[in-house]
Amino acid sequence: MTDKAPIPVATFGPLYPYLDEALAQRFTVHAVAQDADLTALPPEAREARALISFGTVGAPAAIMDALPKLEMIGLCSVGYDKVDIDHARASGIRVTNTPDVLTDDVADLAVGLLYATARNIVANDRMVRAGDWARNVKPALCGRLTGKRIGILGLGRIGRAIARRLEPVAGEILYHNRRPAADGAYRYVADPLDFARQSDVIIVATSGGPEARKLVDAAMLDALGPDGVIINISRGSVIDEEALVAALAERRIGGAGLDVFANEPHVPEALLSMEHVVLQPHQGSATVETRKAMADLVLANLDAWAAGQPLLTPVV
Ligand code: 8YV
Repeated sequence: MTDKAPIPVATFGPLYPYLDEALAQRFTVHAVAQDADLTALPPEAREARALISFGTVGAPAAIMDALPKLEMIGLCSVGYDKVDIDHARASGIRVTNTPDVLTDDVADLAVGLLYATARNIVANDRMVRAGDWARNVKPALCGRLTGKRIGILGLGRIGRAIARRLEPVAGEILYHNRRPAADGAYRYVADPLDFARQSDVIIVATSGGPEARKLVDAAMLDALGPDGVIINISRGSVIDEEALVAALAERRIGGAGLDVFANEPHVPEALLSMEHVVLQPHQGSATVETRKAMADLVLANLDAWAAGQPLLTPVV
């Protein structure tokens, strides 16, 4: 495309080159830094009618207010917990996200983290590299995964993709949602503590946001127990992080595989030296194919909006 549509669009925080380039081909783009003074944006930026942002940056009310002509927010993530949805709705601003295209990759990472954590893969890798194996140090045995009760916290699109992957190895798959799923798939446990008690592994796959904040608390971790493993590919805010660090430090739970944290990119110092913890820098959707598919979905939503057509994946 050579002729630029005259529509001004703002980007918020760093995106990545493929999306930046595709946006620049279609629109007049003004980049707003994540730490910009939103009360003093240049006049060109204040012209923006659409805003593009990543899930980790989102769109607080302040940026919506700073862009008086804003009509739509194209979010390059499925999670929209960092977007002030009520404010968008009240301001008549449409919001789109990128569901489905990332489901398989996030599920793959959850399963990978589960194996890495339950089978001590990362700790054992470290001991081999350190030369300990060659010095005849014996790695500790771990518990087996096959036959274990896998508890999915949040049986949505991603939770189901994880469950499908683990069906061949799980003794049982159970789940906790606010309400049971209509199709009766897997065993529903209504009470979160019962759910944790009956699970050997909990995989947190619920969406973030205020309702799920600290859903996993100290009591739930204690109910999971000293042999239990917790995996989180959802949002750090869903687990009470202080309670998690304490439970791991005191070995009240067996291990954790974490892709997300309460205050990214900062990870609690105490976790860094724990051998029974596997840490990832928020990589659930981070494959070349999926990041491109997410960007393409953002662009398709923007094109639909610019053409006055129905949005493909609207949140608001
Ligand atoms: C992204 C995500 O890595 O889609 C989500 O909700 O958490 C991830 O896909 C992140 O939000 C950057 O957009």
